[in-house]
Amino acid sequence: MSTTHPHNDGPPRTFPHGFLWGTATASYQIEGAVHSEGRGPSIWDTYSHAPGNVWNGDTGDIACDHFHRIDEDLDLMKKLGVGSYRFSVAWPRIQPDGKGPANQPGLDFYRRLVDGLRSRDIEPTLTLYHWDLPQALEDNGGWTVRETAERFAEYVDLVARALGNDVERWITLNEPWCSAWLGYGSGRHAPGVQDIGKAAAANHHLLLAHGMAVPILRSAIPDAKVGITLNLGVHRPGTDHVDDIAAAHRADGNLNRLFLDPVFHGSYPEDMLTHYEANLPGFSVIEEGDLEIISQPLDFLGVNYYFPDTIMDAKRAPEARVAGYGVPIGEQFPDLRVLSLETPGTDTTSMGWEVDASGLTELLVRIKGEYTDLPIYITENGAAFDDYVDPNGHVLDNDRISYLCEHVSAVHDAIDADVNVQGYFVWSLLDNFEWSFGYSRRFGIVWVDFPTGTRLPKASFNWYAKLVRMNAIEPVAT
Ligand code: IFM
Repeated sequence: MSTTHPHNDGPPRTFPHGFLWGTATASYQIEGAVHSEGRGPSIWDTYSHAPGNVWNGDTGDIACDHFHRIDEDLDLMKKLGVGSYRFSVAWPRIQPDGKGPANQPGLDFYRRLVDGLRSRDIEPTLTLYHWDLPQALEDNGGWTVRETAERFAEYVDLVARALGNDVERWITLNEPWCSAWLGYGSGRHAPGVQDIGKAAAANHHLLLAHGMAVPILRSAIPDAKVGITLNLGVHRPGTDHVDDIAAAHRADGNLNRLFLDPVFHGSYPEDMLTHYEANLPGFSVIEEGDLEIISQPLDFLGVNYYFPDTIMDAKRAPEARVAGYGVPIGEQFPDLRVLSLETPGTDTTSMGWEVDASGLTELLVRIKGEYTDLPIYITENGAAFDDYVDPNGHVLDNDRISYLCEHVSAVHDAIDADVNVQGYFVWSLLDNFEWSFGYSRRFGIVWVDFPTGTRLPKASFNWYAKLVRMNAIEPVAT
């Protein structure tokens, strides 16, 4: 991948005054200490310990050992100079079996984190659910049952009352698409269920959980800034064939519209309801009044963006090969008949994800046009590459610098187009447990030596620190 950048010849691009720079992590990916201080098991403990689910049999048992290295990590953030840190609370630390009173040592851990941030002038941005559902709730049906949404609301109340005004921003859910469709559809995430009807039911109950949490946060913390984080994308038809255009629309329906429509328009997209009608329980779990609960006013939208998708109708795969449109890279959900294509000649990250920052600008402009003018925070963006510590003891991750530079620049383009983007969080502060890829994919701007836990800031850390200090993108050296 090249280190050139479209703006590398021009002047620095300055961001609006007060633009929020941050970095992000999630509980199961970094904390470790899975048996400490009364934490109960989560679906990810169970899933990662079952043979064959995660690369190399990796688990989050130790991860980055952040639970014990919290001060060191806070100091790293201070050095980075960020205005905010986005972290998630592990539900099973607060309610080990998903219900009942709070486990005080669990709350104490997050109190320490929040105080540590505030004493370093870093605003806490807290995600209430980043995929570590208490196993006891999964045993009762998990997100496929309505009761889990009700349990979530109780858990949110406990956290809100404990941390209250000291948390600047509250994010109800991280990427509910992954929880629903990877967790219960493809089975590539915990709990590893493969049932499209259950995935659709989970989709609805996750959104319901979000909607139930909002008034609870507002009543516990009257000034709370509340939002939801969605993983959104752009789906470009691989050709102008009518079937490919329709396939791209279905992919968009599944990833984007199934979430944006109910949250901002108070309705599910008709084409998707029809598509999933045949799968039980599917969206038949919707009850009267649910969409009003789901669609209540928010204070911001969190957007996670990584890559765009080039889409073909799966039945045209052989043709795609012959015509050289691209290499089909898998069909996640056979019911959707959607195929992602790897466009020949495009740079990819070590996840196999295409690098194309224009998708981020396109997405942000679309959100403003079709959904909302609320403040948007890019709550995750970043890239995994095959980093290594060189003989001089440095990690020179120029590919990541280039990726970040292009994407931050794409955010600037969106601001120029009048989109209300107010902040950007790099994923991730630390190399960490990348779900079913285990520790084989490194997204951090800080290298973590997993056997010892030693941290080593990469070149991208210094690049990002400078960006934050200047509040401007400087040309990237070629
Ligand atoms: O590591 C994940 C994170 O947990 C959620 N968003 C995408 C990241 C990279 O895959």
